[in-house]
Amino acid sequence: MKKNLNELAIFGGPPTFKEKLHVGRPNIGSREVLLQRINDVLDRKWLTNNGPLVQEFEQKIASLIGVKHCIATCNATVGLEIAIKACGLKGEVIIPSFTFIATAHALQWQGIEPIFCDVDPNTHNIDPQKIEPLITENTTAIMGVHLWGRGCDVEALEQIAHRYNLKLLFDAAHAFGCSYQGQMIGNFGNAEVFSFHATKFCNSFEGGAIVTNDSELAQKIRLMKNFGFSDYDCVEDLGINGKMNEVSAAMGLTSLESIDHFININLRNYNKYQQELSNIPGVNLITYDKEERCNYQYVIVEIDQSITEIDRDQIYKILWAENILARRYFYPGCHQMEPYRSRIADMGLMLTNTRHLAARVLALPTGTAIGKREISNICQILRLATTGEKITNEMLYQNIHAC
Ligand code: T4K
Repeated sequence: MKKNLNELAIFGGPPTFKEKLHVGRPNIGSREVLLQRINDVLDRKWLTNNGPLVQEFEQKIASLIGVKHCIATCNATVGLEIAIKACGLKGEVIIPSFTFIATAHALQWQGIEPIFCDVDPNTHNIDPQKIEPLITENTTAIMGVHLWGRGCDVEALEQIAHRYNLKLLFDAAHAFGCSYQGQMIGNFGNAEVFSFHATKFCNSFEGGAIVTNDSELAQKIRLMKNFGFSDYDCVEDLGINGKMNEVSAAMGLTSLESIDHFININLRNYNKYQQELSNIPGVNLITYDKEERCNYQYVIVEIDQSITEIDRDQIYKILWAENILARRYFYPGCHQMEPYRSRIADMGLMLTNTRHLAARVLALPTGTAIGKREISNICQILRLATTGEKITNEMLYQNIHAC
């Protein structure tokens, strides 16, 4: 039976949730510890420029990841830009289109052309088999993205990079605290970049970090993120202001102290979604390899319209009508956004998997802001929206509006 949208927005009643349930609601660690740290910053009167909290944050990340060097940055986008510059990339760099726009912009911002590659429909990550035909004499690197924290096919990418003498970078914005084949993400390629944006499970308000095992590259990156200064009055290279400040580091350190708690909450939420969604045909939750470490920050479902009858966008509208602010990450794919769309008009035809995924995927709320009861209700709305199941008004009242 085909359903009518109006009928499904919980029959035109008030939204199910009084408060909006956002994707990306920040996790906040101990307020007391954070405020104490910020007080100390104010007392020290050392607010930025490689302060003690930034140094501590860098050391703690390096030791958690088991990587030689960590350079904190003001955000991951600038981190990517610095890593790209420090690696000497130019010309063309191959990246997936199914990612946040920052991956592409970090290249284009410095006049490097992102060459969009299709993704594997199962992993959502760049498909190594599609890379070689895109390599030209202008290609200088491949930049993989560990989307949703699931590691790219690192070996395959390393082999291609090695064969064509290309640099290999990873946008690891989603993958802090995640492993790939037993090794922590952050140890691969020439360098990797994490994000500590407010919406990440471990956050520093805004922030990022470049990690690498290459000491020479690390030294270059340290100079570049501080205008190229090697000492007072001595600039050795072109640089920018990519520094993290002390208040961000205070938040980052406080978040770091709670990451096991945040991951446990995310895992609890993920398991609850898995249980509830298992009997909703056509709403398919992506899976994570249980052998790997994972932050479970992204609860991603693929809507199979051949089963649900209504499409992802209709489901999205229904959820929003109920105050569940799901997100269509990453619709419509970078190649369909400016300045890339006008330049490569027929690209959509080639990136079949990206196009299909961008039309099917929905990110659902998780993190410390929501619990099992909210998840049950979100799933009940999904069930109502996508199946022919009969739910009486009385059931709705008792089960949904009880939250
Ligand atoms: N590479 C990848 C693969 C990335 O996903 C990202 C960022 C980057 C690189 C760049 O990293 P950064 O330079 O940002 O460190 C959000 C984040 O702003 C962005 O960091 C993140 N990826 C992306 C996936 O999500 P938007 O455009 O969706 O942001 P916005 O303002 O719509 O907020 C997202 C949700 O979070 C909303 O539901 C509201 C909620 N939210 C947000 C903030 C900032 C809150 O509840 N509280 C808050 O303080 O990009």
